[in-house]
Amino acid sequence: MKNIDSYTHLRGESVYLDDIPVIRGTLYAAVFDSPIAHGELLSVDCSAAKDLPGVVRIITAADIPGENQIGGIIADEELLASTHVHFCGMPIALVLADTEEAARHAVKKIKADIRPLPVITDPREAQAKGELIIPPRTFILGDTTSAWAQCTHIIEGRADTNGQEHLYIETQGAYAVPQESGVIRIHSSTQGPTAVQRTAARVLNLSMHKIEVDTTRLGGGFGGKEDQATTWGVLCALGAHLTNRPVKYALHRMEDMRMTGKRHPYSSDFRIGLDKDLKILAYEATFYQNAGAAADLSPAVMERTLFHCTNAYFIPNVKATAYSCRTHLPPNTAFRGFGGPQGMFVIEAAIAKAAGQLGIPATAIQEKNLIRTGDEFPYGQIADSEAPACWQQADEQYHLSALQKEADAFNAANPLHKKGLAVMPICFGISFTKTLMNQARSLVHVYTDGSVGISTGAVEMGQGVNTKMLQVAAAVFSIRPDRIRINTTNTYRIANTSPTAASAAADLNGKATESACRQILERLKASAAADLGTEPSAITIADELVCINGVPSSLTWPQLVMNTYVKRISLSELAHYTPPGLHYNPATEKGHPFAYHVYGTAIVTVTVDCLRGIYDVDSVKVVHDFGRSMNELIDRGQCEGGIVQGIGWMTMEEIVYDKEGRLRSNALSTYKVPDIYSVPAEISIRPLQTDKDNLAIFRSKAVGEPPLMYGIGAYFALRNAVKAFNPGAVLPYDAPLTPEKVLMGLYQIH
Ligand code: MTE
Ligand code: LUZ
Ligand code: MOS
Repeated sequence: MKNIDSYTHLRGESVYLDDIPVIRGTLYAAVFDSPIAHGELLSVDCSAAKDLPGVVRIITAADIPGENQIGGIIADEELLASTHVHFCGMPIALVLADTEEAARHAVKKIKADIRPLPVITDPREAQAKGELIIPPRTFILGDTTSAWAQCTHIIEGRADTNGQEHLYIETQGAYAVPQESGVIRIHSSTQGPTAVQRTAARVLNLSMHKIEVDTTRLGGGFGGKEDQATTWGVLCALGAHLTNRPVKYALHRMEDMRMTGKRHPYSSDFRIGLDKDLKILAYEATFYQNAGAAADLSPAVMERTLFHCTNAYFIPNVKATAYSCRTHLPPNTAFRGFGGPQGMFVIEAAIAKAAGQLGIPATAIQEKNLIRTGDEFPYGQIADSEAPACWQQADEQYHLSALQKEADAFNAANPLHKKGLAVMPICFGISFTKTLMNQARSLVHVYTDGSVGISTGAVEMGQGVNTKMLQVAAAVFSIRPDRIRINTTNTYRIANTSPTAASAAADLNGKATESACRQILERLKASAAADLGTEPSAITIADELVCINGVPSSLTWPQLVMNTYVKRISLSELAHYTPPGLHYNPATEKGHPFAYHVYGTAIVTVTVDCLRGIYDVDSVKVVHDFGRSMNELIDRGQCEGGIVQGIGWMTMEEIVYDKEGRLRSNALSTYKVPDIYSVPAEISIRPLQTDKDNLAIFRSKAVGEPPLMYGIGAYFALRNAVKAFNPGAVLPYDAPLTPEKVLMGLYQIH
């Protein structure tokens, strides 16, 4: 089934935040943000701004009626700076004006007197100075200390990954509209409507029931709107509350890039030990996460780095420690993979470095150490592993050794172009690592004409979750898809939602929807049985017809619905779902945090132009563990998009902050993202066919984040190509591997 949004998307009729018809009297907001990364805020001078034509009001921290606090996990982040600024781009004042132009013009006339304080941008420096967001955490399996003695080869090194700008096409924004009795409705481009609601209530000193948050869809989120949409939703609500007028703010691209956090850069140390048969016996890693100036989601991101520090491998002795380091950058946040990719890059770097020193291909180590069913992850969960199956199928279906031979032959024949190949296995845990967040609700109404309306906590952001919800209801009721409508995500219909994140939205909300539909279906069947003089167990519905023991009767779906209504039987249900079996003990760092894992293997081939340092990703050939995909079109799209986004992170997207903490890569002219020309000429995706029972909706495994990590393969393929040209090159494990770095590597002399 096609994505249900494709029709309105193609016609330009889909409604995003900026498409909501504006109400008369609406004020436009703009933020005055800190030009300095760290300092004492001595005064803010709004005198030249406040009397400008069109300017209605300028709001600062002193105007906040409730708490000046937006921190979700830790209360360490002010909405508007009061006494100190902690990053360039930190909001200081909110201007409200009759037009967007007037608001942005006024922002330029505001002056802040800030006494500069020392700026830290490097996570290792922050850690050395004790600037930590939370105490460090360590995951331990076995005993690395005694294992080193049994290792034939021990290799150490350092690996760094940079951040990544989300670059959702729709920038951050919100539109807050006052209602009667002090209620405020916030239209928010957020992945987490409840986070916006909760924080708005806190800042305005209102009960949560006075804040309605409504989200139609996002023009992309990618994690950037899991926590950081809250700022804009709450700022607009604050403006609406103080002026009793609607307030709208849709950020310009450069405002968004400057003021919001990104994927966390990490700097890491590793030590890996192998026996003579290339079994990895021991692995130690230390991760320095660049959290930015406040906690945001960093503790949870750091945790996922630890969960994924051994990727798709079984290593019997592991010790991994992570530090969440406070720097003076905008607070970094969720981004597709949520710390997992950063952890996986380090183990892949360790394996690549070991292979390099031993003079063998990395694949020899990778394949030998894939996690198998029954093996234990460092956090105590036992694997039900598809890692060897995915690798094997990729090897067989794509002829791995032939591909390698082809690349070698090409390299022998071409002095100025070199091919590189790398294999990237992945393993990603599905569930919020915070166990309590794994819950969802779905509200299903069947109307008397047989049409169906569904509300869940899931937010549509292009990933197709609404289409999947619709498929669930259509399958359970066995009715036409066009009878079903998925409503906006709204905190008045569905309360206390977890954000749409962790790739878990389709599973959690889908299972809740399935449950609600089944409960209504049971009542409909009982009603039909009574009308047709049979047992409810004999009744099924197939293609809109009521059947008795599989034989269609003349009773249609709309008639059945109306008959049941007439009997005063409820045609609505609110169902709750939480996956069974999840638990985790942070004291021992052991438990069963994930409902299941998603596996896969990608073979990535690149060609480097050795005169220029530029390159193409020729092909990404994947065997991906879909379980049993409920929507191959959507899931394939998720794989393709994730792969390209991962390649961007690993090879071209370069975030640059200067030593003063100012973002230099602050526009699309200075920050390179993949375009259509950087999409690999071939992306092949073959499913691993499994029919195993699992906790995925209709056994269709979560697909949102895992494919991004195939992109890591592009980094290692590029390294191999550079080495084919310049075998002596000693390249740091430092992503992204941009054309500049490739060129330096090609001509590095030792
Ligand atoms: N796909 C599109 N088109 N747009 C997005 O913003 N976000 C990704 C992924 N795929 C995203 C996307 C991220 S970070 C997550 S966690 C999942 O979608 C969330 O949706 P799901 O839980 O329904 O998979
Ligand atoms: N968000 C979150 C996430 O709060 N917890 C998670 O475990 C998670 N994982 C992936 C993406 N977002
Ligand atoms: Mo995705 S990083 O869980 O929003």
